[in-house]
Amino acid sequence: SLPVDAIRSLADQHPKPSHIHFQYGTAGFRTKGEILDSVMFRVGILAGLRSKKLDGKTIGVMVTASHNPEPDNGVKLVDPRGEMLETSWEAHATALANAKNTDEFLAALDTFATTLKIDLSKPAKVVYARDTRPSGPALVAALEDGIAAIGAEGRDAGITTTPVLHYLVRAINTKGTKDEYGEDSEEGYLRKLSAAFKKLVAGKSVIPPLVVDCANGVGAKVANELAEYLGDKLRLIPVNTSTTTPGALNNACGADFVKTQQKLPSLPIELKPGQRACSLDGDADRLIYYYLDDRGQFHMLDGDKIAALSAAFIGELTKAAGLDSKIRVGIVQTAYANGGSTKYLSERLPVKCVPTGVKHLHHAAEKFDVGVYFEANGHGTVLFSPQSQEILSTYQPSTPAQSTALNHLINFAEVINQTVGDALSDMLMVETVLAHKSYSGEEWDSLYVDLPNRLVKVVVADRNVFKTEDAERRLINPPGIQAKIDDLVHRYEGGRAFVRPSGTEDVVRVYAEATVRTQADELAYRVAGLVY
Ligand code: 16G
Ligand code: ZN
Repeated sequence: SLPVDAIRSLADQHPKPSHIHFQYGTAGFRTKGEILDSVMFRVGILAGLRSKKLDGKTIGVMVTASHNPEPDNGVKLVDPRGEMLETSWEAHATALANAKNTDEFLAALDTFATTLKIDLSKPAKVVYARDTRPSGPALVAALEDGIAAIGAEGRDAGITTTPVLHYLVRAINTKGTKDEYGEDSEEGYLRKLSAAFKKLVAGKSVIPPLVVDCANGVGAKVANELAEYLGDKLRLIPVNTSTTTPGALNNACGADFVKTQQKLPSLPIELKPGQRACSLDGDADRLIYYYLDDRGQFHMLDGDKIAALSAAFIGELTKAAGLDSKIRVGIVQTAYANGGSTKYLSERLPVKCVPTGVKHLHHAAEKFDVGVYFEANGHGTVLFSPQSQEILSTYQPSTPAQSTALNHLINFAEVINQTVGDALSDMLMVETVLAHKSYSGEEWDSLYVDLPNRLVKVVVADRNVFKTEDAERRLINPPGIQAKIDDLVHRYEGGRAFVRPSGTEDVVRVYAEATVRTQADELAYRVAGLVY
Protein backbone atom coordinates (compact mmCIF):
# COMPACT_ATOMS: atom_id res chain seq x y z
CA SER A 1 0.00 0.00 0.00
CA LEU A 2 0.97 3.66 -0.25
CA PRO A 3 3.35 5.02 2.43
CA VAL A 4 0.61 7.43 3.47
CA ASP A 5 2.31 8.89 6.53
CA ALA A 6 5.58 9.61 4.75
CA ILE A 7 3.74 11.19 1.84
CA ARG A 8 1.45 13.22 4.09
CA SER A 9 4.15 14.81 6.20
CA LEU A 10 6.26 15.74 3.18
CA ALA A 11 3.28 16.79 1.04
CA ASP A 12 2.32 19.31 3.71
CA GLN A 13 5.67 20.99 3.14
CA HIS A 14 4.89 21.37 -0.59
CA PRO A 15 1.37 22.82 -0.75
CA LYS A 16 -0.20 23.56 -4.11
CA PRO A 17 -0.80 27.27 -4.79
CA SER A 18 -4.57 27.56 -4.73
CA HIS A 19 -5.29 29.68 -7.78
CA ILE A 20 -3.18 27.86 -10.35
CA HIS A 21 -4.03 25.10 -12.82
CA PHE A 22 -1.06 23.07 -14.01
CA GLN A 23 -0.92 21.17 -17.26
CA TYR A 24 1.47 18.50 -18.47
CA GLY A 25 1.88 19.76 -22.05
CA THR A 26 4.12 18.90 -25.00
CA ALA A 27 7.18 19.80 -22.94
CA GLY A 28 6.00 18.59 -19.54
CA PHE A 29 5.00 21.10 -16.85
CA ARG A 30 6.36 24.52 -17.68
CA THR A 31 5.68 27.87 -16.03
CA LYS A 32 7.33 30.37 -13.64
CA GLY A 33 9.86 28.54 -11.49
CA GLU A 34 8.57 30.13 -8.29
CA ILE A 35 5.21 28.34 -8.45
CA LEU A 36 6.47 24.86 -9.31
CA ASP A 37 7.38 23.53 -5.86
CA SER A 38 4.30 21.34 -5.36
CA VAL A 39 4.49 20.10 -8.94
CA MET A 40 8.09 18.96 -8.39
CA PHE A 41 7.21 17.08 -5.23
CA ARG A 42 4.31 15.34 -6.93
CA VAL A 43 6.35 14.53 -10.04
CA GLY A 44 8.87 12.82 -7.77
CA ILE A 45 6.10 10.55 -6.53
CA LEU A 46 4.71 10.04 -10.01
CA ALA A 47 8.15 9.06 -11.35
CA GLY A 48 8.44 6.51 -8.55
CA LEU A 49 5.03 5.08 -9.43
CA ARG A 50 5.90 4.94 -13.12
CA SER A 51 9.04 3.02 -12.22
CA LYS A 52 7.06 0.57 -10.07
CA LYS A 53 4.55 0.15 -12.88
CA LEU A 54 7.44 -0.73 -15.23
CA ASP A 55 8.90 -3.30 -12.88
CA GLY A 56 11.54 -1.11 -11.31
CA LYS A 57 13.02 0.25 -14.53
CA THR A 58 14.72 3.62 -14.07
CA ILE A 59 12.60 6.66 -14.95
CA GLY A 60 14.19 10.03 -15.78
CA VAL A 61 13.17 13.47 -14.59
CA MET A 62 14.56 16.60 -16.24
CA VAL A 63 14.16 20.00 -14.61
CA THR A 64 14.42 22.65 -17.33
CA ALA A 65 12.49 25.27 -19.26
CA SER A 66 14.69 24.95 -22.33
CA HIS A 67 14.68 28.13 -24.46
CA ASN A 68 12.17 29.95 -22.25
CA PRO A 69 13.17 32.96 -20.12
CA GLU A 70 15.36 32.48 -17.07
CA PRO A 71 12.59 32.85 -14.41
CA ASP A 72 10.66 29.99 -16.04
CA ASN A 73 11.26 26.40 -15.18
CA GLY A 74 9.70 23.06 -15.91
CA VAL A 75 9.85 19.35 -15.48
CA LYS A 76 9.36 16.36 -17.70
CA LEU A 77 9.51 12.61 -17.29
CA VAL A 78 11.58 10.28 -19.40
CA ASP A 79 10.55 6.69 -20.05
CA PRO A 80 12.95 3.73 -19.72
CA ARG A 81 14.20 3.74 -23.32
CA GLY A 82 15.07 7.40 -22.97
CA GLU A 83 11.91 8.53 -24.69
CA MET A 84 9.20 10.99 -23.71
CA LEU A 85 6.67 9.86 -21.13
CA GLU A 86 3.93 7.67 -22.58
CA THR A 87 1.07 9.96 -23.65
CA SER A 88 -1.62 8.34 -21.51
CA TRP A 89 0.33 9.30 -18.38
CA GLU A 90 0.31 13.00 -19.26
CA ALA A 91 -3.30 13.25 -18.09
CA HIS A 92 -2.45 11.39 -14.87
CA ALA A 93 0.36 13.84 -14.25
CA THR A 94 -1.99 16.77 -14.79
CA ALA A 95 -4.61 15.31 -12.45
CA LEU A 96 -2.12 14.67 -9.64
CA ALA A 97 -0.58 18.13 -10.00
CA ASN A 98 -3.96 19.77 -9.56
CA ALA A 99 -5.20 17.97 -6.44
CA LYS A 100 -6.13 20.87 -4.12
CA ASN A 101 -4.53 19.73 -0.89
CA THR A 102 -2.75 16.82 0.76
CA ASP A 103 -5.95 14.85 1.41
CA GLU A 104 -7.12 15.18 -2.17
CA PHE A 105 -3.65 14.34 -3.40
CA LEU A 106 -3.51 11.17 -1.30
CA ALA A 107 -6.98 10.16 -2.48
CA ALA A 108 -5.99 10.79 -6.10
CA LEU A 109 -2.82 8.74 -5.65
CA ASP A 110 -4.80 5.88 -4.17
CA THR A 111 -7.33 5.80 -7.02
CA PHE A 112 -4.52 6.13 -9.52
CA ALA A 113 -2.48 3.23 -8.10
CA THR A 114 -5.58 1.05 -7.95
CA THR A 115 -6.91 1.81 -11.46
CA LEU A 116 -3.49 1.35 -13.03
CA LYS A 117 -2.88 -1.78 -10.97
CA ILE A 118 0.48 -0.55 -9.77
CA ASP A 119 2.20 -3.09 -7.57
CA LEU A 120 3.44 -0.81 -4.80
CA SER A 121 5.76 -3.45 -3.39
CA LYS A 122 7.96 -3.20 -6.50
CA PRO A 123 11.23 -1.27 -6.30
CA ALA A 124 11.48 2.15 -7.94
CA LYS A 125 14.41 4.07 -9.41
CA VAL A 126 14.57 7.63 -10.62
CA VAL A 127 17.48 9.52 -12.19
CA TYR A 128 17.20 13.29 -12.37
CA ALA A 129 19.08 16.33 -13.60
CA ARG A 130 18.58 20.05 -13.98
CA ASP A 131 19.75 22.90 -16.16
CA THR A 132 21.49 26.05 -14.86
CA ARG A 133 18.42 28.09 -13.88
CA PRO A 134 18.60 29.79 -10.47
CA SER A 135 15.30 28.20 -9.42
CA GLY A 136 16.75 24.72 -10.10
CA PRO A 137 18.28 23.73 -6.74
CA ALA A 138 15.12 24.38 -4.70
CA LEU A 139 12.97 22.60 -7.25
CA VAL A 140 15.29 19.59 -7.25
CA ALA A 141 15.05 19.51 -3.45
CA ALA A 142 11.24 19.31 -3.74
CA LEU A 143 11.60 16.57 -6.33
CA GLU A 144 13.89 14.64 -4.00
CA ASP A 145 11.26 14.88 -1.25
CA GLY A 146 8.76 13.28 -3.62
CA ILE A 147 11.17 10.53 -4.60
CA ALA A 148 11.88 9.83 -0.92
CA ALA A 149 8.18 9.94 0.02
CA ILE A 150 7.31 7.10 -2.34
CA GLY A 151 10.37 5.16 -1.22
CA ALA A 152 12.11 5.28 -4.59
CA GLU A 153 15.85 5.21 -5.04
CA GLY A 154 17.04 8.51 -6.50
CA ARG A 155 20.17 9.19 -8.49
CA ASP A 156 21.23 12.80 -8.91
CA ALA A 157 22.82 13.35 -12.33
CA GLY A 158 23.53 16.94 -11.35
CA ILE A 159 23.61 19.80 -13.82
CA THR A 160 23.51 18.50 -17.35
CA THR A 161 21.68 18.79 -20.66
CA THR A 162 18.29 17.30 -21.43
CA PRO A 163 19.75 14.90 -24.03
CA VAL A 164 22.42 13.67 -21.59
CA LEU A 165 19.65 12.83 -19.11
CA HIS A 166 17.76 10.92 -21.82
CA TYR A 167 20.97 9.10 -22.70
CA LEU A 168 21.55 8.20 -19.05
CA VAL A 169 18.09 6.72 -18.67
CA ARG A 170 18.61 4.45 -21.67
CA ALA A 171 22.15 3.57 -20.63
CA ILE A 172 21.07 2.64 -17.10
CA ASN A 173 18.18 0.49 -18.30
CA THR A 174 20.21 -1.38 -20.91
CA LYS A 175 23.28 -1.92 -18.74
CA GLY A 176 24.56 -5.48 -19.00
CA THR A 177 22.10 -6.39 -21.79
CA LYS A 178 22.86 -6.99 -25.45
CA ASP A 179 21.36 -3.58 -26.24
CA GLU A 180 23.75 -1.76 -23.93
CA TYR A 181 23.57 1.87 -25.02
CA GLY A 182 26.75 3.16 -23.43
CA GLU A 183 28.39 3.83 -20.08
CA ASP A 184 25.83 5.40 -17.73
CA SER A 185 27.66 8.65 -17.03
CA GLU A 186 28.20 12.00 -18.70
CA GLU A 187 31.81 10.95 -19.37
CA GLY A 188 30.49 7.76 -20.97
CA TYR A 189 28.31 9.88 -23.22
CA LEU A 190 31.18 12.14 -24.19
CA ARG A 191 33.48 9.19 -24.85
CA LYS A 192 30.89 7.44 -27.00
CA LEU A 193 30.12 10.46 -29.15
CA SER A 194 33.68 11.65 -29.56
CA ALA A 195 35.03 8.18 -30.34
CA ALA A 196 32.43 7.65 -33.08
CA PHE A 197 33.08 11.11 -34.48
CA LYS A 198 36.84 10.56 -34.61
CA LYS A 199 36.35 7.36 -36.57
CA LEU A 200 33.95 9.09 -38.93
CA VAL A 201 36.35 11.89 -39.81
CA ALA A 202 39.58 9.89 -39.69
CA GLY A 203 41.64 10.74 -42.73
CA LYS A 204 39.54 13.77 -43.63
CA SER A 205 41.24 17.11 -43.97
CA VAL A 206 41.41 19.45 -41.00
CA ILE A 207 38.00 20.86 -40.07
CA PRO A 208 37.96 24.61 -39.50
CA PRO A 209 37.10 25.64 -35.89
CA LEU A 210 33.43 25.94 -35.01
CA VAL A 211 31.89 28.69 -32.90
CA VAL A 212 29.26 27.26 -30.55
CA ASP A 213 26.78 29.69 -28.95
CA CYS A 214 25.73 27.94 -25.74
CA ALA A 215 22.84 30.33 -24.91
CA ASN A 216 24.54 30.93 -21.52
CA GLY A 217 22.99 27.66 -20.48
CA VAL A 218 23.86 24.14 -19.45
CA GLY A 219 25.11 23.33 -22.95
CA ALA A 220 28.17 25.43 -22.09
CA LYS A 221 29.28 22.90 -19.51
CA VAL A 222 28.90 19.89 -21.76
CA ALA A 223 30.26 21.69 -24.85
CA ASN A 224 33.40 22.63 -22.92
CA GLU A 225 33.87 19.04 -21.87
CA LEU A 226 33.19 17.79 -25.38
CA ALA A 227 35.80 20.22 -26.71
CA GLU A 228 38.40 18.44 -24.56
CA TYR A 229 37.40 15.04 -25.87
CA LEU A 230 37.47 16.19 -29.49
CA GLY A 231 40.80 17.98 -29.26
CA ASP A 232 42.22 18.81 -32.69
CA LYS A 233 39.72 16.65 -34.55
CA LEU A 234 37.21 19.45 -34.29
CA ARG A 235 38.17 22.61 -32.48
CA LEU A 236 35.09 23.97 -30.72
CA ILE A 237 34.95 27.59 -29.63
CA PRO A 238 32.18 27.65 -27.01
CA VAL A 239 30.85 31.20 -26.47
CA ASN A 240 27.96 32.61 -24.44
CA THR A 241 28.95 30.37 -21.57
CA SER A 242 28.01 32.72 -18.71
CA THR A 243 25.83 30.33 -16.79
CA THR A 244 25.93 32.31 -13.56
CA THR A 245 25.31 35.82 -14.88
CA PRO A 246 21.76 36.74 -13.83
CA GLY A 247 19.44 37.21 -16.78
CA ALA A 248 21.92 35.94 -19.39
CA LEU A 249 20.27 32.60 -20.15
CA ASN A 250 18.69 32.58 -23.64
CA ASN A 251 18.97 36.35 -23.71
CA ALA A 252 19.64 37.59 -27.26
CA CYS A 253 21.32 34.27 -27.97
CA GLY A 254 20.63 30.58 -28.39
CA ALA A 255 18.91 28.49 -31.03
CA ASP A 256 15.40 29.78 -30.39
CA PHE A 257 16.51 33.40 -30.66
CA VAL A 258 18.31 32.75 -33.94
CA LYS A 259 15.43 30.78 -35.42
CA THR A 260 12.65 33.16 -34.45
CA GLN A 261 14.55 36.41 -35.08
CA GLN A 262 16.26 35.02 -38.18
CA LYS A 263 19.43 36.85 -37.26
CA LEU A 264 22.83 36.45 -35.58
CA PRO A 265 22.82 36.02 -31.81
CA SER A 266 24.94 38.39 -29.81
CA LEU A 267 28.44 36.90 -29.97
CA PRO A 268 31.63 38.00 -28.23
CA ILE A 269 33.63 37.42 -31.40
CA GLU A 270 33.20 38.53 -34.96
CA LEU A 271 32.46 35.84 -37.54
CA LYS A 272 34.61 35.91 -40.66
CA PRO A 273 32.78 35.60 -43.97
CA GLY A 274 31.90 31.95 -44.56
CA GLN A 275 32.86 30.87 -41.04
CA ARG A 276 30.21 28.52 -39.72
CA ALA A 277 28.76 28.83 -36.26
CA CYS A 278 25.92 27.20 -34.39
CA SER A 279 23.61 27.90 -31.48
CA LEU A 280 22.27 25.52 -28.85
CA ASP A 281 19.15 26.30 -26.85
CA GLY A 282 18.99 26.56 -23.05
CA ASP A 283 19.01 22.80 -22.44
CA ALA A 284 20.99 21.85 -25.56
CA ASP A 285 18.36 19.81 -27.36
CA ARG A 286 18.04 22.18 -30.32
CA LEU A 287 20.66 23.22 -32.85
CA ILE A 288 20.72 25.93 -35.50
CA TYR A 289 23.72 26.67 -37.78
CA TYR A 290 24.47 29.89 -39.67
CA TYR A 291 27.16 31.89 -41.43
CA LEU A 292 27.70 35.33 -42.90
CA ASP A 293 28.42 35.57 -46.61
CA ASP A 294 31.00 37.84 -48.28
CA ARG A 295 28.55 40.72 -48.12
CA GLY A 296 27.98 40.20 -44.40
CA GLN A 297 24.54 38.81 -45.03
CA PHE A 298 23.18 36.30 -42.49
CA HIS A 299 22.25 32.79 -43.65
CA MET A 300 20.50 30.35 -41.35
CA LEU A 301 20.80 26.57 -41.57
CA ASP A 302 17.89 25.33 -39.48
CA GLY A 303 16.45 21.93 -38.57
CA ASP A 304 15.16 21.44 -42.11
CA LYS A 305 18.61 22.07 -43.56
CA ILE A 306 20.12 19.66 -41.03
CA ALA A 307 17.54 17.01 -42.01
CA ALA A 308 18.26 17.52 -45.71
CA LEU A 309 22.02 17.29 -45.22
CA SER A 310 21.99 14.23 -43.01
CA ALA A 311 19.16 12.26 -44.62
CA ALA A 312 20.63 12.60 -48.08
CA PHE A 313 24.00 11.46 -46.71
CA ILE A 314 22.56 8.43 -44.93
CA GLY A 315 20.69 7.56 -48.11
CA GLU A 316 23.96 7.71 -50.05
CA LEU A 317 25.76 5.57 -47.48
CA THR A 318 23.13 2.83 -47.51
CA LYS A 319 23.36 2.76 -51.30
CA ALA A 320 27.17 2.69 -51.24
CA ALA A 321 27.05 -0.14 -48.71
CA GLY A 322 24.71 -2.10 -50.98
CA LEU A 323 22.00 -1.92 -48.35
CA ASP A 324 19.46 0.39 -49.96
CA SER A 325 17.01 -2.44 -50.64
CA LYS A 326 17.26 -3.66 -47.02
CA ILE A 327 17.34 -0.37 -45.13
CA ARG A 328 14.66 2.16 -46.00
CA VAL A 329 15.53 5.72 -44.99
CA GLY A 330 12.62 8.08 -44.34
CA ILE A 331 12.10 11.63 -43.12
CA VAL A 332 9.60 13.03 -40.65
CA GLN A 333 8.75 16.73 -40.59
CA THR A 334 6.02 18.99 -39.25
CA ALA A 335 3.92 21.63 -40.98
CA TYR A 336 6.61 24.17 -40.07
CA ALA A 337 9.12 22.50 -42.40
CA ASN A 338 10.04 24.93 -45.10
CA GLY A 339 8.35 24.11 -48.42
CA GLY A 340 11.79 24.19 -50.04
CA SER A 341 13.03 21.40 -47.80
CA THR A 342 9.95 19.26 -48.28
CA LYS A 343 10.33 19.52 -52.05
CA TYR A 344 14.05 18.71 -51.91
CA LEU A 345 13.59 15.76 -49.60
CA SER A 346 10.51 14.22 -51.19
CA GLU A 347 12.31 14.07 -54.52
CA ARG A 348 14.82 11.78 -52.83
CA LEU A 349 13.23 9.91 -49.93
CA PRO A 350 9.82 9.22 -48.38
CA VAL A 351 8.66 12.17 -46.25
CA LYS A 352 5.96 12.07 -43.59
CA CYS A 353 4.33 15.08 -41.94
CA VAL A 354 3.11 14.83 -38.33
CA PRO A 355 1.77 17.25 -35.68
CA THR A 356 4.25 19.40 -33.74
CA GLY A 357 5.95 17.88 -30.71
CA VAL A 358 8.84 15.50 -30.34
CA LYS A 359 6.75 12.48 -29.41
CA HIS A 360 4.84 12.61 -32.71
CA LEU A 361 8.02 12.91 -34.74
CA HIS A 362 9.80 10.23 -32.76
CA HIS A 363 7.03 7.68 -33.14
CA ALA A 364 6.64 8.31 -36.86
CA ALA A 365 10.41 8.00 -37.34
CA GLU A 366 10.37 4.61 -35.61
CA LYS A 367 8.28 3.28 -38.49
CA PHE A 368 11.20 3.63 -40.91
CA ASP A 369 14.30 1.42 -40.87
CA VAL A 370 16.25 4.63 -40.47
CA GLY A 371 14.03 7.55 -39.56
CA VAL A 372 15.39 11.08 -39.71
CA TYR A 373 13.21 13.57 -37.89
CA PHE A 374 13.72 17.26 -37.41
CA GLU A 375 11.57 20.20 -36.48
CA ALA A 376 12.45 23.42 -38.26
CA ASN A 377 13.34 24.81 -34.81
CA GLY A 378 16.39 22.53 -34.72
CA HIS A 379 15.13 19.68 -32.58
CA GLY A 380 15.70 16.29 -34.12
CA THR A 381 17.64 13.06 -34.39
CA VAL A 382 18.00 9.90 -36.41
CA LEU A 383 16.58 6.55 -35.31
CA PHE A 384 17.99 3.22 -36.44
CA SER A 385 15.42 0.46 -35.93
CA PRO A 386 16.53 -2.67 -34.06
CA GLN A 387 16.31 -4.61 -37.35
CA SER A 388 18.53 -2.16 -39.20
CA GLN A 389 21.04 -2.17 -36.33
CA GLU A 390 21.02 -5.96 -36.64
CA ILE A 391 21.57 -5.76 -40.40
CA LEU A 392 24.46 -3.34 -39.90
CA SER A 393 26.15 -5.63 -37.42
CA THR A 394 25.82 -8.83 -39.47
CA TYR A 395 26.04 -7.66 -43.09
CA GLN A 396 28.97 -8.94 -45.14
CA PRO A 397 30.10 -6.26 -47.57
CA SER A 398 31.46 -7.54 -50.88
CA THR A 399 33.78 -4.67 -51.85
CA PRO A 400 36.12 -2.34 -49.94
CA ALA A 401 33.84 0.57 -50.85
CA GLN A 402 30.86 -1.23 -49.36
CA SER A 403 32.86 -2.01 -46.26
CA THR A 404 33.82 1.65 -45.79
CA ALA A 405 30.22 2.80 -46.22
CA LEU A 406 29.05 0.15 -43.77
CA ASN A 407 31.52 1.30 -41.15
CA HIS A 408 30.40 4.89 -41.61
CA LEU A 409 26.78 3.84 -41.06
CA ILE A 410 27.72 1.95 -37.91
CA ASN A 411 29.60 4.95 -36.52
CA PHE A 412 26.84 7.29 -37.60
CA ALA A 413 24.42 5.31 -35.45
CA GLU A 414 26.86 5.77 -32.54
CA VAL A 415 27.47 9.48 -32.92
CA ILE A 416 23.75 10.16 -32.90
CA ASN A 417 21.85 10.34 -29.65
CA GLN A 418 18.90 8.18 -30.67
CA THR A 419 16.88 8.88 -27.55
CA VAL A 420 15.96 12.48 -28.33
CA GLY A 421 17.14 15.57 -30.22
CA ASP A 422 20.62 16.47 -29.02
CA ALA A 423 22.32 19.67 -30.15
CA LEU A 424 25.88 18.48 -29.51
CA SER A 425 25.37 15.06 -31.03
CA ASP A 426 23.58 16.59 -34.04
CA MET A 427 26.47 19.04 -34.36
CA LEU A 428 28.91 16.12 -34.67
CA MET A 429 26.62 14.55 -37.25
CA VAL A 430 26.55 17.76 -39.29
CA GLU A 431 30.32 18.18 -39.03
CA THR A 432 30.76 14.59 -40.20
CA VAL A 433 28.70 15.16 -43.33
CA LEU A 434 30.35 18.51 -44.06
CA ALA A 435 33.77 16.86 -43.72
CA HIS A 436 32.82 13.96 -45.98
CA LYS A 437 31.32 16.19 -48.63
CA SER A 438 33.92 18.94 -48.23
CA TYR A 439 31.01 21.35 -47.98
CA SER A 440 31.28 24.88 -46.69
CA GLY A 441 28.24 26.35 -44.97
CA GLU A 442 27.39 28.04 -48.24
CA GLU A 443 27.47 24.79 -50.22
CA TRP A 444 25.31 23.11 -47.60
CA ASP A 445 22.91 26.04 -47.74
CA SER A 446 22.59 25.73 -51.50
CA LEU A 447 21.09 22.20 -51.33
CA TYR A 448 17.78 24.01 -51.68
CA VAL A 449 16.50 27.54 -51.30
CA ASP A 450 14.37 28.35 -48.26
CA LEU A 451 11.05 29.97 -49.07
CA PRO A 452 10.66 33.26 -47.19
CA ASN A 453 8.35 32.67 -44.24
CA ARG A 454 6.75 34.41 -41.31
CA LEU A 455 5.49 33.11 -38.00
CA VAL A 456 3.15 35.27 -35.95
CA LYS A 457 1.31 34.61 -32.75
CA VAL A 458 -2.21 35.76 -32.11
CA VAL A 459 -3.74 36.13 -28.66
CA VAL A 460 -7.28 34.78 -28.80
CA ALA A 461 -10.07 34.45 -26.25
CA ASP A 462 -9.86 30.65 -26.18
CA ARG A 463 -7.21 28.79 -28.13
CA ASN A 464 -8.91 25.48 -27.31
CA VAL A 465 -11.65 26.14 -29.88
CA PHE A 466 -8.98 25.87 -32.61
CA LYS A 467 -8.95 22.30 -33.92
CA THR A 468 -6.78 21.04 -36.75
CA GLU A 469 -6.44 18.02 -39.03
CA ASP A 470 -3.98 16.73 -41.60
CA ALA A 471 -0.98 17.12 -39.28
CA GLU A 472 -2.07 20.62 -38.24
CA ARG A 473 -2.10 21.85 -41.82
CA ARG A 474 -5.84 22.48 -41.90
CA LEU A 475 -8.23 24.07 -39.45
CA ILE A 476 -11.56 22.31 -38.88
CA ASN A 477 -12.80 24.59 -36.12
CA PRO A 478 -13.93 27.41 -35.84
CA PRO A 479 -15.91 26.57 -38.99
CA GLY A 480 -15.41 28.62 -42.15
CA ILE A 481 -11.93 29.92 -41.44
CA GLN A 482 -10.05 27.30 -43.45
CA ALA A 483 -11.99 28.17 -46.62
CA LYS A 484 -10.95 31.79 -46.17
CA ILE A 485 -7.33 30.77 -45.60
CA ASP A 486 -7.44 28.70 -48.80
CA ASP A 487 -8.81 31.70 -50.65
CA LEU A 488 -5.98 33.91 -49.44
CA VAL A 489 -3.25 31.34 -50.04
CA HIS A 490 -4.26 30.97 -53.70
CA ARG A 491 -3.56 34.62 -54.29
CA TYR A 492 0.15 34.29 -53.38
CA GLU A 493 2.79 32.68 -55.52
CA GLY A 494 4.23 29.68 -53.69
CA GLY A 495 1.79 30.49 -50.92
CA ARG A 496 1.20 28.16 -47.97
CA ALA A 497 -0.25 28.99 -44.58
CA PHE A 498 -1.70 27.26 -41.55
CA VAL A 499 -3.10 28.07 -38.13
CA ARG A 500 -2.64 25.94 -35.03
CA PRO A 501 -3.12 26.41 -31.31
CA SER A 502 0.16 26.46 -29.39
CA GLY A 503 0.78 23.56 -27.04
CA THR A 504 3.02 25.63 -24.77
CA GLU A 505 1.58 29.16 -24.70
CA ASP A 506 -1.91 30.60 -24.55
CA VAL A 507 -1.83 31.75 -28.18
CA VAL A 508 -2.64 30.63 -31.70
CA ARG A 509 0.25 30.46 -34.16
CA VAL A 510 0.06 31.46 -37.81
CA TYR A 511 2.69 30.33 -40.29
CA ALA A 512 2.94 31.53 -43.87
CA GLU A 513 5.41 31.20 -46.68
CA ALA A 514 5.55 32.53 -50.23
CA THR A 515 8.12 32.96 -52.97
CA VAL A 516 8.72 36.59 -52.07
CA ARG A 517 9.53 37.93 -48.57
CA THR A 518 6.96 40.75 -48.55
CA GLN A 519 4.28 38.36 -49.76
CA ALA A 520 5.03 35.84 -47.01
CA ASP A 521 4.71 38.62 -44.43
CA GLU A 522 1.51 39.92 -45.96
CA LEU A 523 -0.03 36.45 -46.14
CA ALA A 524 0.84 35.78 -42.48
CA TYR A 525 -0.74 39.03 -41.30
CA ARG A 526 -3.85 38.54 -43.41
CA VAL A 527 -4.36 35.00 -42.12
CA ALA A 528 -3.78 36.31 -38.58
CA GLY A 529 -6.53 38.81 -39.29
CA LEU A 530 -8.91 35.91 -39.93
CA VAL A 531 -8.43 34.32 -36.52
CA TYR A 532 -8.13 37.43 -34.43
C1 16G B 1 7.64 21.96 -27.33
C2 16G B 1 8.09 20.74 -28.07
C3 16G B 1 8.70 21.14 -29.38
C4 16G B 1 7.73 21.97 -30.18
C5 16G B 1 7.22 23.12 -29.37
C6 16G B 1 6.08 23.78 -30.08
C7 16G B 1 8.89 18.71 -27.04
C8 16G B 1 9.92 18.12 -26.14
N1 16G B 1 9.04 20.01 -27.27
O1 16G B 1 8.74 22.76 -27.00
O2 16G B 1 9.02 19.97 -30.08
O3 16G B 1 8.33 22.46 -31.34
O4 16G B 1 6.74 22.65 -28.13
O5 16G B 1 5.52 24.75 -29.25
O6 16G B 1 7.99 18.04 -27.52
P1 16G B 1 4.11 25.37 -29.54
O7 16G B 1 3.09 24.26 -29.47
O8 16G B 1 3.93 26.41 -28.50
O9 16G B 1 4.16 25.96 -30.92
ZN1 ZN C 1 15.28 22.70 -25.46
